[in-house]
Amino acid sequence: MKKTFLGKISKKKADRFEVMFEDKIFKGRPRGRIKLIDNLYVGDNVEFTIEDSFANIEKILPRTNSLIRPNVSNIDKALIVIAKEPEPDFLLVDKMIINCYANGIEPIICFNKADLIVKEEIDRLLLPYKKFMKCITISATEKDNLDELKDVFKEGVTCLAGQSAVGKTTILNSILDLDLRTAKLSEKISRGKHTTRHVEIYKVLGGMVMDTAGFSVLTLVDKEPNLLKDFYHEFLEIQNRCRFSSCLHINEPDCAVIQAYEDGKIDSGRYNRYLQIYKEVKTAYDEKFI
Ligand SMILES: Nc1nc2c(ncn2[C@@H]2O[C@H](COP(=O)(O)OP(=O)(O)OP(=O)(O)O)[C@@H](O)[C@H]2O)c(=O)[nH]1
Ligand SMILES: [Mg+2]
Ligand SMILES: [Zn+2]
Repeated sequence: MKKTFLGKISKKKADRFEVMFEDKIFKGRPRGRIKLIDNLYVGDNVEFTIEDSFANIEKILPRTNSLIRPNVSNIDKALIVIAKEPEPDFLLVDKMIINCYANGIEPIICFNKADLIVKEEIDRLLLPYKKFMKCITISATEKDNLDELKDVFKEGVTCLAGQSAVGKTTILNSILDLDLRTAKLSEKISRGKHTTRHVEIYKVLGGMVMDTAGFSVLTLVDKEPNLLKDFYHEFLEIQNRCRFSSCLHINEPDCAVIQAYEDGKIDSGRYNRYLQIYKEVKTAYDEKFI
């Protein structure tokens, strides 16, 4: 009987992957019952044996949570990175926040490239989010305000998420003094591809951080449309005043959330995107269960 070790999938790229065990990294090969590399997510805790200095995966331990696009698992926090350029896509941000809350992940917004924009403008954009979640403003290239971010990275597993070119890899480079590949927005556009093309975990200040490839669309799969409202934390304290306890805050009479929106107490952007996301998710849901 071979000795079994408990490790973590730390990198996956095409048909290769790596397993992290204490301070060592083993190249892996899938084997036995877990043949398909598709089944492995970065972040998976695995039992493995060692053969010819390769790690053979024997078993994937149950995941506390997982996300698709990127395929990652066992996440504690997601750092949703936005920046002055590319222009923030708040529909994408709101969907990511829903995905986080639905999977027991703490979402945190990181506004990067603060050197390119006046502070008042950042404050205005983040105002609706600051009410219910942590928001951190930094400049990765100027190494400005990185301490608050370091505090986030110190504990647990944090996944970097956000559009291509917002500076996810640059953040890691700044904090870890690494030299990972980054590229200008214009280069990314002209070359038509993302710079980071795989997911990898880095040990940072006692915690772990996953760098991922940026993406520009997110479909919320298999979400129950009627549950979406529960992932809007700014609705929570208001919605017990709605006439119906099942109120979706769309067109019901005596809805406290709609009233708060009309009074300017709930951000109109957030509310209108809620309506849009609800519609999108409901259409997909209805098609599936017809
Ligand atoms: N002015 C300024 N530019 C920055 C800052 N952070 C990153 N950049 C630049 O933004 C560009 C994109 O950075 P990347 O780190 O490659 O972005 P990414 O999010 O990892 O992109 P993908 O890997 O394609 O998902 C690079 O040219 C960086 O130098 C910042 O704080 N200020
Ligand atoms: Mg990158
Ligand atoms: Zn309501």
